[in-house]
Amino acid sequence: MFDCVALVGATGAVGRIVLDQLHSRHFPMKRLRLLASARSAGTKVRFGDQELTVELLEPSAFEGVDLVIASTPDEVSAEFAQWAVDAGAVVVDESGYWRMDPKVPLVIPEVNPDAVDHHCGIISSPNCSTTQMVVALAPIHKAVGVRRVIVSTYQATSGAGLAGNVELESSTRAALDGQIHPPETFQHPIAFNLIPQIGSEKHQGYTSEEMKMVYETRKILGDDTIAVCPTAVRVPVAIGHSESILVETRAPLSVERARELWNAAEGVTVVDDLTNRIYPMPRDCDGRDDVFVGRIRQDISSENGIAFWCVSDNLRKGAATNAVQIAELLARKRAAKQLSV
Ligand code: 11C
Repeated sequence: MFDCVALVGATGAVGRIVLDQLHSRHFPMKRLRLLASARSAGTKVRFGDQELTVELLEPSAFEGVDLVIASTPDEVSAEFAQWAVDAGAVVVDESGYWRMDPKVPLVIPEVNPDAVDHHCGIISSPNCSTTQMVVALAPIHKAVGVRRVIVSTYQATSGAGLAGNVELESSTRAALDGQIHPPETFQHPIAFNLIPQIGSEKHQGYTSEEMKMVYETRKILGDDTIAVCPTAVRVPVAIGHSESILVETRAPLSVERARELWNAAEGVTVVDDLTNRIYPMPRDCDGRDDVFVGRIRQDISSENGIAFWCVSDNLRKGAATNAVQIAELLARKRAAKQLSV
């Protein structure tokens, strides 16, 4: 049980879901406080039958807080996380800022739960497109070893926050009226379009979003030899990232065995019956916490390859759910420690 939990970024697209999950999953805490920038401070937010007022995010705000869950832009996290740690809190951070810091564990509870044992006050939750891919890859990696991954993403506009979905709507309305809505959040109009750029140019023609998939996958699976070739694409879908993945394994893996591994894996649901037109699609995964896998087939172009399609709600398992699951893991470890004293 935590005495006081602070949620930073409660009014954002992910923060709202964290709030909902803390309530619906009966998170073990005595008190919840909401913190945000001056723009949102003072806003009233419902939490179950309580009405909470968003307080200003400032160094003194963390006094008495023992756990922080944060969904903020990188630059905000870079500043406030240390304030929270200095006040004695543990921070579960969803931003990209701390993820590759060697002192910061990058955690997916179904995949590397023990990594939370070695933190210096900050625990990171991975990027949404990495999380769903790694949840699907982890049982395969454990069974036969992953050598190489070729992945193309089809990422929802909500990956860019509430502004992304506002732009999807205004861009679509404008396009239906024969107009072009000038893009602000995305690089180009998103309506009836695909944009093969998420993030900025980062490394040898790969974007920052793509390189997150490379580095974070290796860190979470604890294997720097895994080769990842990603292409990240923004699509006009509001919620739910989809990924076409080809995984090359170290030892042979049949489709049947892959299906067995995924059926047994925590957090994975297999939806795979092409004959009956059954496969995961974003609209069916919206609001669900699992990672959905389908279109499972042998790679017909090389040895030891499995191709599949993977969909997950980017705001849930890709962000809010994973962060809340990390917090639940910390709560269980804390309870076990208290019992053993
Ligand atoms: C997107 N994956 O869909 C990005 C958003 O590192 O947490 C998540 C950015 C991050 O635009």
